[in-house]
Parts: sequence; C-alpha cells; structure tokens
Amino acid sequence: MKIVDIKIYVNCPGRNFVTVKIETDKGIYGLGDATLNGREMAVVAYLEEHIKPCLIGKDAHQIEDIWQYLYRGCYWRKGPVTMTAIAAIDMALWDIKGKAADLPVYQLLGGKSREKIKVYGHANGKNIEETLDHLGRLIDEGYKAVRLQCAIPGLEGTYGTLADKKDYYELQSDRPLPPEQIWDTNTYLNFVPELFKKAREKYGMDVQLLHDVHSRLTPIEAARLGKILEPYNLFFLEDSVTAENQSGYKYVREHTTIPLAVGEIFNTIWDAKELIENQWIDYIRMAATHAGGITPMRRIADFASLYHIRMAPHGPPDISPIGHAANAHLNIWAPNFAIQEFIGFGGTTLNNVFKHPLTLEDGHLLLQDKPGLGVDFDEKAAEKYTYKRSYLPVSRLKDGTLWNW
Ligand code: KDG
Ligand code: MG
Repeated sequence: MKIVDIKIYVNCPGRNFVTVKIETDKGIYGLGDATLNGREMAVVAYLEEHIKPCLIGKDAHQIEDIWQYLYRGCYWRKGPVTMTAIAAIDMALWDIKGKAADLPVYQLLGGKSREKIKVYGHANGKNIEETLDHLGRLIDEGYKAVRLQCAIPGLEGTYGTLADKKDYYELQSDRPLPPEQIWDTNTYLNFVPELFKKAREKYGMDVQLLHDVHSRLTPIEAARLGKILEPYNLFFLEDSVTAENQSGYKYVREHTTIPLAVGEIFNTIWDAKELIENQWIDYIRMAATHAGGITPMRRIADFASLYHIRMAPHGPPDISPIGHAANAHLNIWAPNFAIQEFIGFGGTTLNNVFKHPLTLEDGHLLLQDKPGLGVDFDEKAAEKYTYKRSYLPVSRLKDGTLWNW
C-alpha cells in the first residue's frame, strides 16, 4: 500500500491544530496530530519541506521502518519540532493500518487492558473559594480526580487565571506577544497548602487531587512543598522541577513521599531514562503528539512498567482530537496506564471539524470501537477557521529575571 500524498492543514477551530493526512493508492487515508502549541508553523515547515518528499512512494505498512528512517535517518535527532512531526506521521500510519485491518488501533497493540479511561479534570479560579466551587461542580459531573490551580494573592494573574480573567490555557491570539506574568516562589509556597487544606476540609479525602507546579521550583523547594502537602494525599505533584537535569528529581524524591509526575515536554525515551530506571518518579506524562507517536509510546510504557511507573499522559486542549484518540488507544491497551488529563474539547466549532470516538461518562473516557484511530477531519469545514498566531505566557521574577512558566 503506497503513500501517494501527504497533506498538512493548519486551522484554528477554537485552538490552533496542525493535522496531517496521509493518502494511499488503496484509497485508505490516515490522520495524525502535529500540534506544537506556540510553534505550530515550525512543524508545518518541517513536514512540508523535509518529510513529505521522502515518504511519497513508501509502503504505508512499514511503520517501524518509517519511524527509524525519520528519527535515525535524518541525523538531527530529538527535539519538539522533529518529534511532533514524526508523531503525526506515525499516528497516521497506525490509523491506516487499523483501517486496513478493520480493527481499532488498540487491538493492534495487543487488545484491551481496561474498559474505560479514568481522567482528571482541572479546577481553576481567581481565589480559593472560586477554585473550590469549580472543584464541586466537577465532582457533581462525576470526576473522580481533579487538578487544583489557583491565582495567588499578590501575584494576581498568575497561574489560575490571566489578569483579564481569561483561563491561562486559552488561545492567546488577541495578544501580539507572549503575555508576561510575575512569579514569586515564597508567596506561592506560603499560599498553596491552604488551597489543599480547604479542599480536603470541604470535600473530604475521597476525591483525588493533583497539582501542577509548572517547573517553577528548585529541587529543595519542591521537596519542601511535597512534605507540606503530604497530609492532603495528592494523587500526584506534577512538574515540580525542570527535568533537563533528571537527577533533580532524586533530591525531591529523597525528602518526600508525595507521588511525582513529569514528562509533558519530553520528546523521547532518553528524556526520561534516568528518571524511570532510578524510580525517581511515579507517573510519566508523555503523550503521543510530542513524543514521536504511538510507536515510541509503546516502548516508553513497557520500559516504565519495569520500574512500577504508570502512564498519565498530557491531555491539554492544545492537543487535537487525533492526539487525544492516539493517547486513548494507548491508554486502553497499556497494562500500566493510571490516569489521563482531560479538560474536554473546544465545543461545537471543534466538533464541526473533528468527529472523534471519545465520550466522557462518570469521570472516565469511553473509546468507541472504530477502525484505526476512529477520528475524522472535515477539511472543508476546517478551511474557514484560519490559524491565529498565539504564544504561551512567560514568567519573570519581581526583579525582571526570566523564570520557568
Ligand atoms: O501547551 C502547553 C500546555 O499544554 C501546558 O502548559 C499544559 O501544563 C499543562 C498541563 O499540565 O496540561
Ligand atoms: Mg503540566
């Protein structure tokens, strides 16, 4: 089955998404997600100029060889642009193989380990009260696990909501440049335990609570936070420190029993190798879209399983429904799946463009049985939602020093 064309679309049906469509001479096509929030057009150029010409005429069934060809073969390995581009090709090829076999992708991976995918939602607010009201609504909707983030008094606009009350993960296309926020670690560390204390007082110990530090602490600060939060029994503390230097997590680990999660910006298994083999973390948050697709995610899941580490894939609204579907097939299969981040998709605009196989029921995602990944993309409907340049925010300390966002 020969690849005859590769089409790359960039649209904004609520969010910017880069979508890859691989067409074959058998009439079967596959879809992949190549969305890299804030750097979308770099991936588009990589696919158009450097990948597409190499793949026309290749056998679409040769997923492994094509993956190796794009990873090893290009000499310049790794990095988010390269690995997001490879991810989209890989997903599209798995989609094709599933459609050719008339089987959902999870069947090709080895079948189901579970019937449904447990998710965690997000409760945000401009103060603790608002965040806890949001948590209450999510519990009423059936969520079993919720991540809590809250704007911090004295640092208004940071971390729960932007200054104009826009959610901090929303499209920022009305801002010509990255929005800037102020960060102060001491203010944060003095405030955040109160959020979890009040959450437990109000809702008890059953609901699973999570928190994302967004890599803003040093290892010893993260260790201190972990210790302070221990009584509130978090499901995990995410991205407590940056992980380019993986041994940073060793120091956090040595001081606290809080479960640790990291990985949403990792692109290959090498970014997580020491974290996993030293058991410095409990959950790995890599996702198919930014980690090179389904092929390497299978290896990462198996590798992690040897060290008691479970999968908790990144699932923000800036991953397209195709990426979410790829995660869902992996999640249904992986014996060591734990939880999926899921805050819902962008509403009716998005549903006009993508038809996807996921439904949320009682805090779990259900994956419909459809051949391949089970997603469809309406190119005509997508045309009217043109790409809007949008940047993620940046953080600075009060003296102007640039910090991790
Ligand atoms: O594009 C970046 C966002 O997806 C990221 O900041 C979201 O931290 C995030 C999360 O945990 O979903
Ligand atoms: Mg995160």
